[in-house]
Amino acid sequence: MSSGTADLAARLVAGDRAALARTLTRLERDAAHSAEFDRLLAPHTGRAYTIGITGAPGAGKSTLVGALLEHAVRHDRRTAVLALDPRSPFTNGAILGDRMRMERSTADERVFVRSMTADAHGGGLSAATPLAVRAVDAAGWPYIVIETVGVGQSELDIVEAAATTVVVLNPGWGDEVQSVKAGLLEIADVFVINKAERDGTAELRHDLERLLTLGGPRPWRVPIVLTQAHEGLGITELWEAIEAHRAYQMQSGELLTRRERFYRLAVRTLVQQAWTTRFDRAWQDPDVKGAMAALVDGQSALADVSDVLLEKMLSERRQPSV
Ligand SMILES: Nc1nc2c(ncn2[C@@H]2O[C@H](COP(=O)(O)OP(=O)(O)OP(=O)(O)O)[C@@H](O)[C@H]2O)c(=O)[nH]1
Ligand SMILES: [Mg+2]
Repeated sequence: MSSGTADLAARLVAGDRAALARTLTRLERDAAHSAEFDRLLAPHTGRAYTIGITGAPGAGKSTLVGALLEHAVRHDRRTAVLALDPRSPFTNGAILGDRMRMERSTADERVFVRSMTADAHGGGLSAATPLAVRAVDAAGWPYIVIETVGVGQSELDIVEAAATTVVVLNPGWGDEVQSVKAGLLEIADVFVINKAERDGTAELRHDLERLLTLGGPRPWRVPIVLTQAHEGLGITELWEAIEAHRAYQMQSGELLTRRERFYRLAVRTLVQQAWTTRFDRAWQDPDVKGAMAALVDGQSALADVSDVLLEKMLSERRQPSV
């Protein structure tokens, strides 16, 4: 381990914002070689409360997060935001605008905002995200908001692994409740109907309430909060709903289950990443090439090639981490 790594970790744990920012950049670029760093941070993790926010593109997630931050500043609630964007930085002009908007709100010491984008050369956003959450946690932020657009399984996984999952919907979209049925209903701990000044808010609320009672009574009654994020309306109620869910989880012991879900996801993404790397390396092996040639010639079964591959992948020594 380089002394630079130990020094960076020490500064991060001491609350140095620049050290946290640098760490997140490193993770974005190369999550695969961060084991040593993560080990240094480990004793300082496990204290933050994570809040996942998801919803369709344009639902108002970023505006809502901005309003949550303003509220947090007014109430001295130190809050960090990780905005995950699975889209490439090169194809998405919105990123630049988002970053600039974010920089303005990070002028206050009580908030920290960072947007993260998948890097084609790194392990991808899904591998970096759990490590990033741990880094922000170790840096001493008591609240971590994870914002992500509600498309893609790895993005959904991470909001679902948050302690409180907030799903943002808008009124007036005919198929809104359909999309809720298709997966978001199960993961929501809190529903937000944003743009609630619009027609269709009462109908959407009614539909959601009906959906929520379908499976019979549940220990946690999922609240439906109406917001107008661009006006800062409903934000106090949203923080209250999040705190109520937190209190419920502490008292029921569910918080531990959530933590385990987070760790499971974090380990799973590392395994998947390592496995993909090994697959790509094993693919270049002469034995595998030979087995492939036999397959193409119609002389062996698919499983024969996969057996050779698996053996190469399993016998590979663990790559040293830096
Ligand atoms: N009318 C109305 N507009 C809103 C409200 N909240 C946000 N908006 C607007 O909706 C648009 C999209 O808001 P964003 O916060 O960028 O939405 P997002 O969900 O983060 O979008 P993506 O990051 O692209 O997925 C912006 O023009 C906001 O100003 C609201 O309560 N009412
Ligand atoms: Mg956004």
